[in-house]
Amino acid sequence: MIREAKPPSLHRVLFHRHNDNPILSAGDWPYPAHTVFNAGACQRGDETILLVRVEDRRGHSHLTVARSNDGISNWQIDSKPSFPPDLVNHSEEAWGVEDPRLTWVEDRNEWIIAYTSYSPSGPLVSLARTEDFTSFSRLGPVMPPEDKDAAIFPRRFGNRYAMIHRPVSAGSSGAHIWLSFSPDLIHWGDHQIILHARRGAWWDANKIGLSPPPMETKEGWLILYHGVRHTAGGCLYRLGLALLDLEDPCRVLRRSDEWIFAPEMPYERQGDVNDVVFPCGWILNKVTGVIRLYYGGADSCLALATANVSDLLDYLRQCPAPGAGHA
Ligand code: BMA
Repeated sequence: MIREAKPPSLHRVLFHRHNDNPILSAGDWPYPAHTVFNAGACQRGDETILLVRVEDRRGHSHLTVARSNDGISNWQIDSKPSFPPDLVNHSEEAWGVEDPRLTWVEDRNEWIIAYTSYSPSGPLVSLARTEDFTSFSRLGPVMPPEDKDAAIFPRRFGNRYAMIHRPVSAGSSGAHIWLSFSPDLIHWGDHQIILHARRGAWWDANKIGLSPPPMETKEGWLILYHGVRHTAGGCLYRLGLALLDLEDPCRVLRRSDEWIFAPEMPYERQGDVNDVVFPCGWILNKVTGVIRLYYGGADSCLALATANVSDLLDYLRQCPAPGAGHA
């Protein structure tokens, strides 16, 4: 039986759910859709843009643009898939495209979309670009399977772009978060693990992945990541925080020991996949310091929560620098 939302507890609440959640569901869609969830997000002038993962009744996903002036309501949703899988030129998209993360890359003057192509050989990382969310062009697959949960940093380090991603290999002891570099967004190397999945009883044991793209703050790159806890009752997807050095993103400055957001509400606890909160996008208002986090609830709907960036940084300042004793 699914429990109702828990009463408030004594832990510090950093992200506050919007009262109108879920803000988007399949019933809002202008064409037949099974579920809508895991959207990338960005602000373009006065418009909030979501690039929403839409699953059809075959189980395949595509991406569709939804626009709103307040980022909460009155969504204008494209009348057909905005970014369907390209079955002619990109066989790696045969089983759909999923979980986009959007990054405005200043020196290219365009958004780079990192998304999961679901190929018959497994999920892999692909990149595409757009200037307006009306037309898109593909850069193509950049990591072989199995790999997902990728996002590009908004600026280069030295002369190289950087990308976070989460490869998994058969027989490996865990799925960790990696960082790779590229001169041109096509050829990637200098691969390294930056965050290890912990082990044993930890909430983020065995499998972790980046959630929305890294966010630049004065204290470092703010990272929100998901941890997947396997239980007898199924998987629990919860979120934790980390902070990376601004100039050297391989250096992890802080990492939360505890999760900071977890499935609690009925729309997060019950759906196609129970007990999942899965954000792919967040937007910082630089004037107010408020972050809007857009996340999938139980692989079925889209929800919104807000936090203050300074509260997240205060919290992280009290978190341990990663090292001995936390594996
Ligand atoms: C992950 C991704 C997400 C999904 C989550 C929970 O592996 O595939 O798209 O929301 O699992 O099912």
